[in-house]
Amino acid sequence: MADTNHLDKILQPEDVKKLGLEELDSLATEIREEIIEVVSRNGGHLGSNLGVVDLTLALYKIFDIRRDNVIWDGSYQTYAHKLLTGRRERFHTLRKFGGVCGFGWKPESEFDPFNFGHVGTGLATAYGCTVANQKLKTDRRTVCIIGDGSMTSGVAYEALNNIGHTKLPMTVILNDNGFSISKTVGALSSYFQQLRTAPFYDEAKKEIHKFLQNFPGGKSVESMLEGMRRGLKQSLFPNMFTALGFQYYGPIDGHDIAKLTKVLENVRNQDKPVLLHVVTQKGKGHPDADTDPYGLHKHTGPTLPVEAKLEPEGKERPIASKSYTRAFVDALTDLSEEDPKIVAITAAMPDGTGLVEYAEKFPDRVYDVGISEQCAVAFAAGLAHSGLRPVCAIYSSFSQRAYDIVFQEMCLNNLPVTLVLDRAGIAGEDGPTHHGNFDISALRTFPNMTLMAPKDEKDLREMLKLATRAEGPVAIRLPREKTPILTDIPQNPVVIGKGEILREGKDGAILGYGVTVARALEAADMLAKEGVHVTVANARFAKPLDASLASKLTQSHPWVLTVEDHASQGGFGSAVLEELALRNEDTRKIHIHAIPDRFLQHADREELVHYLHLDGEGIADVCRMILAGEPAPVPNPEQRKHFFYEG
Ligand SMILES: Cc1ncc(C[n+]2csc(CCOP(=O)(O)OP(=O)(O)O)c2C)c(N)n1
Repeated sequence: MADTNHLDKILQPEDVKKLGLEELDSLATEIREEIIEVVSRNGGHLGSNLGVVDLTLALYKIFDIRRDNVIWDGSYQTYAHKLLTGRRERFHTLRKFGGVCGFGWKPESEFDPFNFGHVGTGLATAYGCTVANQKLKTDRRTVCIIGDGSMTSGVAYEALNNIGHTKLPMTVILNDNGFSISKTVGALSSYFQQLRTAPFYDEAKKEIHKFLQNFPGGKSVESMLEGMRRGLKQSLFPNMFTALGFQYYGPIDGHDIAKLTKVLENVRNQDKPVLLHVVTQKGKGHPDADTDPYGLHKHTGPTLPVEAKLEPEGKERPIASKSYTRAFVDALTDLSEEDPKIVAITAAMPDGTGLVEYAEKFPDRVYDVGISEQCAVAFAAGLAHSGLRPVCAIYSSFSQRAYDIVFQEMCLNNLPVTLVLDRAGIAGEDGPTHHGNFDISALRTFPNMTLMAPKDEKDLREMLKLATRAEGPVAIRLPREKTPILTDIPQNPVVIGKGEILREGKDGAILGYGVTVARALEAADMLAKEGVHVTVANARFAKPLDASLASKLTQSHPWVLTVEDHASQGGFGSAVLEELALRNEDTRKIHIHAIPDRFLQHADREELVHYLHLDGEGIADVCRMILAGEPAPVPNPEQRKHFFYEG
């Protein structure tokens, strides 16, 4: 433990300025201890946050955090910032329902300028702030901190291109730890490695001094060089950044607060774009930092047995088995044994999408393209065009970045690319930027697209097989959940565009899509105990929708409840309504049960599912309200503010 308590005295960010360099070093230790303590309980981005503590302190020592635009592209690494900006008392609630958000979050603090969670866009946004500051003639400075992994995003280069061209004053800090979540990939990463491993400036200076001493006139050359560097750690050699119009300084030790503050002080008043190449260690201060930076990226918190989470006491729940992600990788592995043309693609998420395991078996059949979702999908289209069967595993919310590529390369060209959308639906503690609530509405607008969602592992296996043999584009959505083991239901094979009826009742019908089907079955069990018998159907496809099944349910039941783990606007229920309206069916019988048209806050997935009445109990409640002719249940106003971001 640190034997000081500087952190207690930081009541506002300006208090950092009052501390001397030694005190800042102690404060850094205290902040690290606090982060490790809270993250080990609540989970979170551990390694990245530990890596930027010293940089954060140096920044806040030099910049006016209240006035200047200090923009963290990777806002998941702002825990130190949160501790310094009035959120220390609540920091223990990190990532908990109603607690401190794990990302930059505007409603939480005046010091969080943006709601960011998808990386790579910070530079362009900061550029916008710089241009506005110039137009509005303010003296605000703009700094944007971006990681080397995030620098693999195309949008970051679009921004550099513009910033370098306009020559406006702005500081870009490249926070280079050599890691994205896993090791940063690609040619750029090797390039950063070369820049990074150049000796730190002070050592270089000593070498040059030694060298020039032996030459006549060496002294004046040395002082000329010194003048050129204007007392800063400017690179002696041109590089990619200088070619783009930036003044490049680096590499700089990102844990040396004294050096960092000195450089930042000089840079703050520069009148041109500056790129500061800061080298940090992921997980700095943690005992595993040297051995396992990859494992430190994200800590999951104390591990609860998943069964305990899925089967709360007293409730009958399907027995949990493996996660959908695991089931996907198992199925992909089996299919790949049979079909050598299958290859897998990830955009810097090999672990989250399960492709790490796949790569162990098929190292030559996995492509990690970095944090470049657009590239991932366009690349997949090229592979498909040239005869391979690409499966692009991507988080639902990150796939939004590839929207236009899905439209053009995949759908307009009708290429057999399979998108496997992991974390589709409520993502949990990562919150609003990571919930995958919009993929059905986004993707079902495109001709040629087939959209599927499995109710269990069996569906998933069959769907993936159909997808990898399909003639055109397919997207399969997977929830962040365990696959249920469903007993006593028919085992109908998956057929494109066909749903299935799993149990029959006359009092109403529930038409589920994907993960909600098991929950609808639970609701039906609960209602049956009360003498209410409902039909449960598994839609399997949002596109092409099984309109005959939807018609049949509507004609033979007093009401039909569609249930989906997706936003209500334009989702699965909307698709059912549209189809039935086109068939002149009685659409008044349709009730859509989905995530309301709001941004959803962060909390444990099960907690959110419960509060949104999307668990078995909640679905049964909605059915009871329909039967009683009452409006569907809504969260109370106090809960509402914790559930929804109202802007
Ligand atoms: C568009 C997008 N794709 C993927 C992610 C998932 N993601 C979060 S952090 C991260 C790695 C970022 O690496 P880097 O910028 O080097 O920062 P570090 O955490 O290493 O400091 C990734 C891939 C994301 N947040 N946004």
